[in-house]
Amino acid sequence: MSGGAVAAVDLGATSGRVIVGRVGPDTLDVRQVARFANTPVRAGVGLHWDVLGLYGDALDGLREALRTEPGIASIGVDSWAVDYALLRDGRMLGTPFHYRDERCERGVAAVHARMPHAELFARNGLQFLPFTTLYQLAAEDPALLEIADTALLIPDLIGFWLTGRAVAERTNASTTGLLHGGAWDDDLVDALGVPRGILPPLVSPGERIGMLRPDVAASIGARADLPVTAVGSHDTASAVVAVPMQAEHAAYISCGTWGLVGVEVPQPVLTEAALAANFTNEGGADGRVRLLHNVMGLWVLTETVRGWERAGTAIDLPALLTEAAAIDPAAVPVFDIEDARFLPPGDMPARIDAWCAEHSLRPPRTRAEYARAIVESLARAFTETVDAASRVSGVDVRAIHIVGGGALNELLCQRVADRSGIPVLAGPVEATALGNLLIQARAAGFVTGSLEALRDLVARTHAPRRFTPGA
Ligand code: LRH
Repeated sequence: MSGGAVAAVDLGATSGRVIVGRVGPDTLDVRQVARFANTPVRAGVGLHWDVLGLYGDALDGLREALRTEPGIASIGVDSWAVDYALLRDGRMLGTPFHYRDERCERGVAAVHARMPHAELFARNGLQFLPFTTLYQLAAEDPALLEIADTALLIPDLIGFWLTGRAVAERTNASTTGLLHGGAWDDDLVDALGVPRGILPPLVSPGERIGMLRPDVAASIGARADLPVTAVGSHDTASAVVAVPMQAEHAAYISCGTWGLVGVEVPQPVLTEAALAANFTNEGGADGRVRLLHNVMGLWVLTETVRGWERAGTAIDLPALLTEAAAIDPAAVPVFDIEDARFLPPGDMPARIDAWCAEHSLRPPRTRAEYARAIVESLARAFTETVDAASRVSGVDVRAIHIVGGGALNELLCQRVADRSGIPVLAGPVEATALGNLLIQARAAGFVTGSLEALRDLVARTHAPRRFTPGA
């Protein structure tokens, strides 16, 4: 096999994985060596991530990766955005909160009392999301904030535990709302009462974070000088690296728990239209800008299925979707999947019923009808958001790329093509891990070139599946 080997730790909101990649000019082979559940825990004052458990699982996965591929040249870590840990003298203070915790509402009210969203948008270019880090920091226990000396986003926390070096990787730091022009916005940080000193130095994808700590290297059987490389540590940034698109004519949907729908642009779009459409300008690899909007994603479907399973019915999702595909779309309600009531965990069918009752629509009756209503509602939201992205950016969208787990949902892919009238190119499913691996491989010299060259490699090795409108 040609190319060099690198390892990706990719932590998603419901599961994490460790993936080994062999990457070269004509090679992009990936092998998953570990997959583990990420189960949030409601304990004490709120909903938390079990970050220590995740770190332990990541170490186990890396040990397995090195056992099967001793030549691994680098490790990179990505995860979901916005959430953070506070530390003092290297020790974690408390357990990081989950962005679906209710405390965010308090933070929104506190921040907007000082600065309205439009003013924030002019500075940080972000859409309004109630869990953006700056709102979470405003809801933080002031006593903890006072004694903390460092705040680390989740992948940076894992990187710190691996290397002992505390940094903030730029793509993920852009989701804090505290970044302006690629640097911490000190005036905003001060205005919001965030202690400046807790924000670590920024690094960009491709930069070396540091070598593994000797004790960590010994515990996973790694050589002492194995580096951890900054990647697009925001999972969506890594996914966008690996979208096999021609960016000037394409929209992407990174579809997992969330559906991140947008286009890539060279500069932030801070217009009235972008603000009104609630679009975000998140940082991408190589200084690109991800102009996108968070749509609810597969969360509503998976949470619905989880609820049925908790109530004692085992669900075969592929069979359910096949049944759902046979239903006439006109026979199910299309609801507003972006309604804030669908954000927290809970009884999704009951919330769908309530939405339908409020809008004088007949609610779904069977499990398959619920599944179809969710897919139709998601497909409509995706289509409308692609349309808005095109309008706001001026990108003439001729193909919609769906990457991530949603690329496996054939009904969803077909319905996005049907509703938009634009071909959908589905895959790769593992775009996030591929983007993570590619940035490391380029830093290690196994491949060269721009994001276009990296995307070309993805297109040659992971040809997407085409869904034609009306087929
Ligand atoms: C997707 C994601 C998304 C963020 C959300 C918190 O995993 O990173 O881009 O908005 O999680």
